[in-house]
Amino acid sequence: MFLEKTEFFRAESDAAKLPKSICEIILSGRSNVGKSSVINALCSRKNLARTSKTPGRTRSINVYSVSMGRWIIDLPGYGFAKVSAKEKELWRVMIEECIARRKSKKTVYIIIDAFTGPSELDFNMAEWLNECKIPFKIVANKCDKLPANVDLSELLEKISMYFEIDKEFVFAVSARKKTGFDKLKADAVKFLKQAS
Ligand SMILES: Nc1nc2c(ncn2[C@@H]2O[C@H](COP(=O)(O)OP(=O)(O)O)[C@@H](O)[C@H]2O)c(=O)[nH]1
Ligand SMILES: [Mg+2]
Repeated sequence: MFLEKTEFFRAESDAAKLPKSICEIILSGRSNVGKSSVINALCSRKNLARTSKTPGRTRSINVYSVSMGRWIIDLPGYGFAKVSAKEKELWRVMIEECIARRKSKKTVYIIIDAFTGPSELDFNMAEWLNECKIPFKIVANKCDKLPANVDLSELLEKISMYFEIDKEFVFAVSARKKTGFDKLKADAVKFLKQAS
């Protein structure tokens, strides 16, 4: 029992107002890719994070506390078409404030759609994280949508090549079917349990 004890901590639209944490896993990805569903599956909880069929719902940073100062952060999704230039700019500032300016130890999970594959926006995010020297891993969600003949190992290999990261930093999961979470949970627990 560790991730299972995760509780909702707060929703914040201004990352500068967030208190200090010890370490945090930040989930980022396109709107509707299943970030909230991944949080629920990761913590073996049904309704910890609110999921939605309509993209673009989450407009705030949702913080979940696994234990004191050890957080999982659900960022608003990117790539939602019906968003004004002003909103996009607000999103960028929010993300920068949350990821680049806060000093806590952090790692980012970029959630991508295993079926449609990574998008340009996912690559942009990865590139920016590289520039900021913030480590990231890739979580390919919705694997249940893949045809049965897809070789998962090959898919992971391809994704690791696209993002130029080691294969061990790529995870294939289905938040819907709750598959592939053993490895991801182990990774999250290892990161969050590190000494401060
Ligand atoms: N097929 C499939 N659908 C999923 C999976 N994970 C999430 N979804 C669906 O994708 C939609 C968006 O999920 P949500 O977690 O709210 O995405 P978010 O906007 O990234 O937080 C919902 O309709 C979910 O039921 C998955 O692993 N497989
Ligand atoms: Mg969400």
